[in-house]
Amino acid sequence: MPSTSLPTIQADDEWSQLRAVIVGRAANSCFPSEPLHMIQATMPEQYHGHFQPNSHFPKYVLQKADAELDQLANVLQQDGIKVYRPDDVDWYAVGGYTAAMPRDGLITVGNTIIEAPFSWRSRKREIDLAYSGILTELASDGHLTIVRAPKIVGTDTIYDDVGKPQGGLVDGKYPWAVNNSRPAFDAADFMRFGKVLIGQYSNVTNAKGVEYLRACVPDGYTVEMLEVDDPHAMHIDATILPLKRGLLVYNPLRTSETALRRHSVLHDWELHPYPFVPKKRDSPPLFMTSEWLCMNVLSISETKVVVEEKDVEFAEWIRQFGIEPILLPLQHVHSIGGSFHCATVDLVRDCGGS
Ligand code: DAV
Repeated sequence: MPSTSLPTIQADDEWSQLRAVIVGRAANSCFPSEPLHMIQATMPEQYHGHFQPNSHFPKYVLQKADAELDQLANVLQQDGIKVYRPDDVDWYAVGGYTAAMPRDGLITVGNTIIEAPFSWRSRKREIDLAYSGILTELASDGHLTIVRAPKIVGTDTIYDDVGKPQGGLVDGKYPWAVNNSRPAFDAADFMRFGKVLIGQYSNVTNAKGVEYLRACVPDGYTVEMLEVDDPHAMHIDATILPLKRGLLVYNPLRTSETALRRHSVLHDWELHPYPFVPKKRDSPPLFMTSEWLCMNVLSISETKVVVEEKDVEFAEWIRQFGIEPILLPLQHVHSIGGSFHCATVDLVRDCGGS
């Protein structure tokens, strides 16, 4: 019976021993089609032309990406971690994007799984279509709360009047690509530090979205917003990386020790700027992200972290903190939007005494 074999859903941080996880699927992924101003705000310039309705990623990229995700799932399973996989979806048929980036759409906070109220129209049905099977199975755990995203009745207003002076300025310094007319966030704009979540405003996360998340987290949890200097901001998981309790790595081009120290949960942490600029790779193309994906790792525990096998510089650098990098291939998944952190959702971690 699933209810007896399942560990109870509970995850409060990014680093404690992982017990259960969702690993995404790449098959049939399509370039997301969004208004040009959103693509311009968030996607690398040389690939803007790909983000059209019904535009497929190259077949070889998707085939190899699925082989990489299957290998990741196998390695995690062999390590005793329970792995869930999304359903197959024909994203072309539904005008959607992918099931390879579950971190954007779901976040586990304590005993609650929260579905993101996506900004992107191409992602609104993503959780329903690809993850309903997993959520139904998990719901047999009587201790778990699942908060599904609110349904928009009528026309979505999130892109109305963006670009007009008052339109996009929702919070932070930049005229973001969405307005603040309804709650919107991507779950990957937040990281968990015990009872505190630290997030960022971005081109997909607005002020109402943050208020909505605050209302969804279980009692005793709070959401704080980090000052991030990045006009292209979309997802915080290549900007900060808590590797273990008390030790965080950050991207010094986007945030600073001063900004991080404002969060009392980090006041006694070691904060390390990543000292190298990651190298750009053209093949397979990074259609959707920056080269800072080297920081987008999945922690199995405070001493074991999954790192992309070509990111040797990063892998070697984290050894000084007593962390063993597990090197696995994921470059074709990078090509469609993210690395190990993006491609997974942790459901159960042994988070004692956060
Ligand atoms: O390019 O820094 C990486 C995370 C994508 N989900 C970037 C964003």
